[in-house]
Amino acid sequence: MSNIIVKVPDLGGSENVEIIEISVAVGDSVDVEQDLIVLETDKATMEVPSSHAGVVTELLVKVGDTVSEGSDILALTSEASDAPVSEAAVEPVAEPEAVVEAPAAAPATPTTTPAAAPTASETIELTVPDLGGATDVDIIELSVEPGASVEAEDSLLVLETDKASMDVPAPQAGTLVEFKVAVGDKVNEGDVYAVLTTSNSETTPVAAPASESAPEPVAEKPASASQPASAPAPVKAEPVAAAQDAESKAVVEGKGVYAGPSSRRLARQLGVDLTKVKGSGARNRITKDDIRAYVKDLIQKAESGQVAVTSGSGIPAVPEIDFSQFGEIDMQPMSKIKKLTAANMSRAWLNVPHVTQFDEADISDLDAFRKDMKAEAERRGVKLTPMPFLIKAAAMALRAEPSFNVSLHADGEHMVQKHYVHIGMAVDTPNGLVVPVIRDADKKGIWELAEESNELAAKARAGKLKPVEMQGGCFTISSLGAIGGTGFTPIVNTPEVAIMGVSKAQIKPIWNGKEFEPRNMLPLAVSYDHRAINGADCGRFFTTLVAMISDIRRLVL
Ligand code: CAO
Repeated sequence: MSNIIVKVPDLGGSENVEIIEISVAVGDSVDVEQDLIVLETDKATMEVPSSHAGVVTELLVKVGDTVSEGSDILALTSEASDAPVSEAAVEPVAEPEAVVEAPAAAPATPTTTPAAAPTASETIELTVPDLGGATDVDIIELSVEPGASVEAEDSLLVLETDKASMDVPAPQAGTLVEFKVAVGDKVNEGDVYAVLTTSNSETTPVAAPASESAPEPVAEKPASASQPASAPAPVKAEPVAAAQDAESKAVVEGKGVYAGPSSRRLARQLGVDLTKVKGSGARNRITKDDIRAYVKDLIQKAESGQVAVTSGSGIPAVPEIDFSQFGEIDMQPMSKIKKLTAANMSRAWLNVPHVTQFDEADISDLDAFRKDMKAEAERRGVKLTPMPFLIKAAAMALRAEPSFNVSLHADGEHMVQKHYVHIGMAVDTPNGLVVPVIRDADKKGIWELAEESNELAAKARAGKLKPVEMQGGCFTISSLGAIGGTGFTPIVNTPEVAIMGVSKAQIKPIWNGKEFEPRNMLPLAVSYDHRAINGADCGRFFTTLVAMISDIRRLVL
């Protein structure tokens, strides 16, 4: 049994490199070559493997620390008989192969890249720059589309060795005409990978191969922190697996994500689209554990029936259509609210099994009372519409029927029963639909509710609602009563489980047992989430609500 301090090996000249991830914890058993920490320079991430097998007894660094060759990483207790016993004897068994950093566009083949700032646009072939000796390096990402305008230093390709991923930046600004390579290809220094039409500008290439930065093999520039001294170990060529296409797709879909090479490799192996994985590492970097957790969660959801994985349940994509072929059109940008509403509606429509139930409330007495109150409303400076009565009635009905005042918990195992009653009110604004929330509506009187709904509607139309004023609703009322229509089926404002749609009241002949009587009837619809609410629950809730609106004396009970 020996105690070993594992140290940072040769970083190819890079110094003070930041630790962005610690992959082991005290008490973990680690094997030789197992990743211990992840380091990151401006352009590359690199994993530092363990030089020895053993049990971690102490971590000597933390995320955010900077390290150089020889810095202590952690202490191990090793049982191996040949394990070095002193710190000095500890030599890294595996130098990080990640020390290659994509050179800042210093091209390896000067003939293919202009040597000076262009004065007119020209079409040039871009070649893979000095890879610090690495050969047959995988292309894991094409970062722009052909036809795109790029700035000097914009990443065009991402290459990956066993231990590092590296960006290949554009040597100068221009338009990317085409790629000569595809994801999955292997490239070497000097290979032509794209064609670029340079901008007709004075843009200076990032690293014009002039005297001060002539392209040199990385190994010959030991002093530069960004161009490490040592040539990296040869990159292991990965076998071209049968699943290459699927893997490549996952990588292409992982464009723009922040993940190290081993995480990307794991994602490719599992077919995980990295754009869907939330990173928990420093600066939201996606770690291997994040990918494992994502896959575990998907499996659990699939097994519990929350995610359909069998065929037949996919939603066919809506084809993109060029409408200009049918007549004149123009493109209008969607407001932020409209985009949010679109996303929320799709989410609710696709997730919530909706049922809509209809009824009519006799608001003849409510309307007569409202008119009687008109003078007082004017004195108070409040507009007294049916809305505050509907809010109050909905709040009281939620109290009477708590099965409506719930949300489904994300774990699929629980319902969240709410003991507060906050009512949302859909407001049509020039920018789109918003839903301010009236808090504790069950505890407020009609005047208070009228004032608050007037104020919130005015604020909504002026675009002055604060986010907190649109949160926490238990149930929403969407009224098209002032506009018209005899009925509509509103979409549940998830995570709420029910919503009421109000249409325009009209006088109808109602049979009173002896004769038809003209009564002012208000058409109402309640849509509910059938996962949370049963038809009988809705029947009770709706009957209570309609009774309260039809006889507003009940609202004070
Ligand atoms: N039937 C008949 N008349 C009605 C009515 C109804 N159901 N509801 C309201 N009215 C009357 C009001 O009484 C008022 O007339 P008076 O001034 O004579 O009293 C008039 O219509 C205008 O009312 P209003 O619209 O100004 O006020 P409101 O309190 O009824 O509604 C608000 C406020 C914010 C809900 C409404 O302005 C609004 O934005 N509605 C649109 C909501 C929407 O777009 N929903 C669809 C979402 S998709 O699910």
